[in-house]
Amino acid sequence: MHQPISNLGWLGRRGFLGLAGVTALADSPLSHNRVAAALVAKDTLAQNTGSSAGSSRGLPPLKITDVRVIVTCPDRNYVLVKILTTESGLYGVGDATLNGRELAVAEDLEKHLAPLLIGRDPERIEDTWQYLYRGPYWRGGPIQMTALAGIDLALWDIKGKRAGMPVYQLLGGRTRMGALAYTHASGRDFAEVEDVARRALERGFKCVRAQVAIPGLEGTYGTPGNKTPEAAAGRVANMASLPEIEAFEPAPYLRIVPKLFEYLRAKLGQEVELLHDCHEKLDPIQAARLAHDLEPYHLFFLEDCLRPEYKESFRLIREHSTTPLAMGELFNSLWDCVPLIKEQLIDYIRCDLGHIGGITAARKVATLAELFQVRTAWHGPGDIGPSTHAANVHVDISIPNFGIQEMVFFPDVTREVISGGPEFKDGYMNVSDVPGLGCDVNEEAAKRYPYRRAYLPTARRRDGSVQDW
Ligand code: CS2
Ligand code: MG
Repeated sequence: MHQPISNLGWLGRRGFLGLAGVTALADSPLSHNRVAAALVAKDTLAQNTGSSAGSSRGLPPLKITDVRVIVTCPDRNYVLVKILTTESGLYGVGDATLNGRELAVAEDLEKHLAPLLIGRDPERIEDTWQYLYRGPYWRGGPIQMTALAGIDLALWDIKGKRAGMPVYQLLGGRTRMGALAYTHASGRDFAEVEDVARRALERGFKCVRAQVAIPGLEGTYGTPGNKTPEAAAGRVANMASLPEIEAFEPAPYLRIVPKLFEYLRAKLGQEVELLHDCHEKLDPIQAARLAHDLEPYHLFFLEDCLRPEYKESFRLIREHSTTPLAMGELFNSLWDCVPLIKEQLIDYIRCDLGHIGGITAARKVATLAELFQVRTAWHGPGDIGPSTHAANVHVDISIPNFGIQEMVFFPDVTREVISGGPEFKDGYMNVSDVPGLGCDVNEEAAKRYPYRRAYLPTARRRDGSVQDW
């Protein structure tokens, strides 16, 4: 029965015409299969004839010839990706370190992703990103996004080296002379936190993240427990081959943290910027109370108050406080960031470039954030490698809405294996103008430090139930 076009229901007028068109197109040169086939042929042609970015500059076509996955443990475990090309001596180095799951990422890289890269044009970064993110159908998650980030960083490194430019120049050039940095001041008591903070200020830092142990509770995130601050600085030596169990109770934590910042403001004054990391430990109303109680101490930001699964609960914190909020190191994709940014429920987006898919993803997060006046504060701890720290700063100094950059100093043993990376001076981080990302890997040195299984601690409440660490 012929249906008048008007009431063709879900198909509707345009649908009908489209359907009519497609059926007519089916065997025409423009049919979907033919278009797809032509694209693949063109793609392979492009791959093989090198009609890539290089050829436009008279450079020979470029192809990926090898992907090396380097797992090493100088002071802690790192996973590095080295992508080699048809141009002798031209290779890219990326970091794909996911704390506590290093081997899973290395396996994904070696067994699943590397075969997809051989023969590809390394200069087609966005296409490779889409191919590796959407191509596998099963997408996202910390392991795949860390593997993708390692490849992405190595490809940006290659593009910068081939262009003879530092990556930030490819990202649009400088928007600032350096990236304001913060470091950690942790202690077993207020005086120890003050002491570590003073040493950081003497070193030129203008911003310090403060964490203190909770009396009566063995092991609190970011604090040395019964170790000295230096010994506790997150080295493998302290990461057990099975997770250590740390106790946590919100009540004493909610009492002590505001007192810590009252103490630090009295001792250090109003000028120094102070930050604190809740590390996803609190329930919504507890987070609202803490953010409210910290208002008098004008924190630069309060970080990761809630678990990443509870984005909508940030509304409750906003209702009760004007303390700036930062969130995001546990996000694994650009899309995880959308709700909090779009509703301006946070002031700083704190993704980890190494766990959301690298520079290609981070630029998009930064642009989305710019649209809603949210600034960046990329994750920058000691358990991601110098290449990711370098990528952080290349993005930081080339975007308009940079906020602040977490940083750590890497020990000499790590620098023996991974050289280069951002430098710290007078409160700011910067990258050099060498082409690419500015890091390199010493594969012989890496072999001297084989992987050692290590786990982050796990936290439990006094009643024995699991608690976010
Ligand atoms: C922390 C990290 O620096 C931070 O903000 O949240 O140190 C985090 O604990 C580690 O990266 C976990 O692997
Ligand atoms: Mg954190």
